[in-house]
Amino acid sequence: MDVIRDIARRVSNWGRWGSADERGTVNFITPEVIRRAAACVKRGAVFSLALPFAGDGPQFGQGGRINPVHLMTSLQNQLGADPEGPRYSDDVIMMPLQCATQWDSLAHVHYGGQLYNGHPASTLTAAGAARNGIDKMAAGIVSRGVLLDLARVHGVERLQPGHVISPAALEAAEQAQGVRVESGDVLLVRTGHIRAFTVDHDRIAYMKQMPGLGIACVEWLHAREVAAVASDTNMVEVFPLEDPAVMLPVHALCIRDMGLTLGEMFDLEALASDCARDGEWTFLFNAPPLPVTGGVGSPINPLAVK
Ligand code: UVW
Repeated sequence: MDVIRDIARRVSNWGRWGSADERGTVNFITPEVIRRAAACVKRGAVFSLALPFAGDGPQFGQGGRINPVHLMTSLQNQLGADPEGPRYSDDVIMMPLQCATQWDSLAHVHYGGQLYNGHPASTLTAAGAARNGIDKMAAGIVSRGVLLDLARVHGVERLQPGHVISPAALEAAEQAQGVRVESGDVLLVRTGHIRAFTVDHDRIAYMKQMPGLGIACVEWLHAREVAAVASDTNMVEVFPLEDPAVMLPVHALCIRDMGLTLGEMFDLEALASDCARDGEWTFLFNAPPLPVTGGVGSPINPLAVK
């Protein structure tokens, strides 16, 4: 924990937006940032960055995480006397909020008995997260999105599991693509690893090991005032860990110390191809969480609009 606590002293945003704050770096998304984001819409092209929420999703049961169970509760129910008249169908879904494309709330990971902004861990109970729940982000995560295609910069289809992304690599991608991540942006990091699931259909290879951000990126994200960071892997950070003795340092520092939410399992493939084609790596990004009261995460259908 010494390594984490040392970096935490440099990146902590506790108190930055007041002692009651539960939204963290989303506070960087000012009206001016949103206007800048809206100005990115030129063609009206829309990209969904979500994996399908389906029974054959990426989960394989680890940690109680299953794929969605979707059932019909009403099927072609006749509404009136006329069998040719209107009918309706309803459905129900049971799914972990973490099962596919998702945001982590600022209550998802903590340490030392405290959540982001010093809220006590005792506020997190079987009833859910009374502090830092995903419902506190209900006004949405809408901003300018910036895609950094790390696989492309390395000249590969996908980075290998265990590949550590460094701040220098993020900056190399910025330079290659002619963009700069600025205050309030949502950063999308493409590794190409999602292809292990979407192309190879190997959920174990996808979920158990992955390329991702190294611990050094935390201070970079802090310095750039990134509002949220998402990737096409299920952890954003590299796994296996850089140091097996330091457990999930990017989660711990981003979520608990910076108040920076992580987005996982974003399918960036179609968007990345389009960006490579037109050379535009910024877009309006809109991914409001479901306002699940006390939820520690939310499934989402993130949209990039160019
Ligand atoms: C953990 O597994 C702790 O986190 P995540 O689902 O955000 O990767």
